[in-house]
Amino acid sequence: MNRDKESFFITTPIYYVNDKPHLGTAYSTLLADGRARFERLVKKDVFFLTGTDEHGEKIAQSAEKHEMSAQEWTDSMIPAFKDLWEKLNFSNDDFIRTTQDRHTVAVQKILEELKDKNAIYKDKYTGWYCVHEETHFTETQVHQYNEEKGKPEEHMCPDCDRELERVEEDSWFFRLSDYQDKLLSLYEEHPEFIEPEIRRNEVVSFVKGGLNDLSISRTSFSWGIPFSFDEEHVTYVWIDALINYLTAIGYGDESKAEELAYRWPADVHIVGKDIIRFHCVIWPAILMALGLEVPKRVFVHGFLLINGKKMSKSRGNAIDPYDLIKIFGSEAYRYYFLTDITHGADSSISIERMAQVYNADLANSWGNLVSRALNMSDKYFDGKTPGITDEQIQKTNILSAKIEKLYQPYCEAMEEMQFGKAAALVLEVIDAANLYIEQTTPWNLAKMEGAQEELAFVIYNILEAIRIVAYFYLPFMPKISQEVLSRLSEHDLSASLEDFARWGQLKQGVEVHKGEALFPRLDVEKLSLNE
Ligand code: ME8
Repeated sequence: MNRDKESFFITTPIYYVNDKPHLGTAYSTLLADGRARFERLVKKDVFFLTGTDEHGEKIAQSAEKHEMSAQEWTDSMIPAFKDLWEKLNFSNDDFIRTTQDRHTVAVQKILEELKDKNAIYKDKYTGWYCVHEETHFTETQVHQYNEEKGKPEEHMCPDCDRELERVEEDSWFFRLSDYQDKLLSLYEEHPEFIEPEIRRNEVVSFVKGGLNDLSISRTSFSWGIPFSFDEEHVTYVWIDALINYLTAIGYGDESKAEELAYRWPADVHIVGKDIIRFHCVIWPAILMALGLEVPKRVFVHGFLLINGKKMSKSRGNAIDPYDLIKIFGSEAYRYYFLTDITHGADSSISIERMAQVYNADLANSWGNLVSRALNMSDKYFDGKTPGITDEQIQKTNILSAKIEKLYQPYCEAMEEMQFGKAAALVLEVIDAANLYIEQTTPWNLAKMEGAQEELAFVIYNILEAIRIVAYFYLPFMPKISQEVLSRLSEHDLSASLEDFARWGQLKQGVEVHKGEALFPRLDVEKLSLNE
C-alpha cells in the first residue's frame, strides 16, 4: 500500500481446483497480468489478485473419487496453478485460497452483517441444483429448458445439460429480489460497469426479467464455510467465492481497515462470459446490501475456441499450455494471447496462427530489429552505444516523431483492454525502424569517408527506438523486454512509462551486448505438438 499513489485493484476469477489450469484459465489470468503490468508502468499502486475456489459439492465429489479428504485434494491441486502461473511470468501480488482462515473469517463476518441488516432470511428451498455449474434452478427454468429441447420429462441443466439434483432443504436466502431496480439504475448510470456492451445488454435483459431470492446455504453436504449463527448450514460456494475479493484486501481484519478503504472498490474484475450473472447481478447486490461500493468495472472476455470449436477434454481438442510454451516460449505465448484475440469476443486460436504471428511480429520484426541494431552497434562502435551531440538528439527524425505519438493512444488502448491495438501501435514503430535501416543503409555509411557522424546518428536513433519499444512491450513480454534493455546496459526500470519514453535518454558509450537471437524463426511446416 502506497498512499501517495493511486490504487489499482484488479482481480481474476478464482479457479475451481478440480480441473488443472488450462488455456482458458491461463487466458483470464494473462489478461489481468497484462493490465496490472501496464498500470504499474503508469505508476499506479497495483494489487493484482488471483487464486482458487476450493469449496462446494463439485470439489467434495472429486476428492471422494480420488479417495482423499477434500482438503488433501485441494492442496494437491495448488502446485499445478502456481507452476503454470510462474512459467507464464504472472505478477500477482496475492494468491488467495478459499480454504484459508482469513477467508473463513471474512465470509462469516459478511453473513453476520447480512443477517443484522435483514438482507437474508431462513426458509425452505425446493428446486434443482447443478453440481457441475454449482447453480440453483427453479422449477420453471428447468421445465422451460427441457420442454424446448423436446424432452419435458427430463431435468437437465439449462447451462451445461447435465442431470440436475432435486433439492429440498432448509436454506438461508439472500433478498436478491429487492435489488432489481437498484441494479438497473446501476447499469444505466454506470454503463462502464459491465464491458463490453453486448454483455451489459445481456445482463440488463436478464435483470429486467425479474429476480428471485437466492438460496445461499446448503445442509446436504459439509465442504464449505459454516454459518457462525447456524452451524448446520454451509455457505453456497458462489457467495463464498465472490467474497474472496474482499478477504484479500483485509475484510474481517481490524488491523487492515485502512487498506480495505484504500483498495475498495476494485478497479476491474476480469471474468469469462460464463460467470457474468454472478459478478454483475449477485455480487453488486450483496455489496449494496452490505453498504459497500460496487466494483468500478467488470470486464467480460469471450471464450477461446480451438479451430472454431469449444475446447474440451471430451472433444479431444484441448491444447496443453505447456506444449505451447515448449514450442513458442512463454513470452511469445503471452504476446500471442494478448494481441491476436479480440478480448470481448469468442476467438479461435490455432497453432498455425500462433506460428504466423510469432514469425511475422517477433522473429522478423522485433527480433530482427534488435539483432541487426545491436550487431551494427557492436561492429561500428566497438561494442558500445554511439556518442552523438545534443544538437543531433534534438533533431527530429522519423523515429522520434513516431515515438512521440505513441504514448497517448497506447495508454488508451491498454486501459480499454484492447491489447492488440496497443501492440499494433508499437509494431508500427518497429516496422518504421526496420525501414529506416533499409533507407539509411548504415553499412554504406560505415564505408563512406566523413560519414561517421551520420552513422552514429542513425545507429543512435535505432537503438533509442529499441530502448523505448522494449519499455512499451513490458506488459506483453516482460522477460524479453528486460533482456533487451539489459543488452543496452539499461538496468533501472523504475521510471514511469511516460518518462522512460522521452526521446534522447539512451546512454552513450555504454556497453552493448549482441546476445543470442531473441526469437529464432520457426519452420511452420515442421510444427507439431508431439515434438
Ligand atoms: O467459474 N476460454 O471457476 P472456473 C476463455 N470458481 N476463458 C475460459 C475458458 C475458455 N474456453 N474456459 C474457462 C469458476 N475460462 C468459479 C469462479 S470467481 C469468484 C469464481 C475462464 O475454474 C473464464 O474466465 O470454472 C471463466 O470465467 C473461468 O475460466 C472459469 O473458471
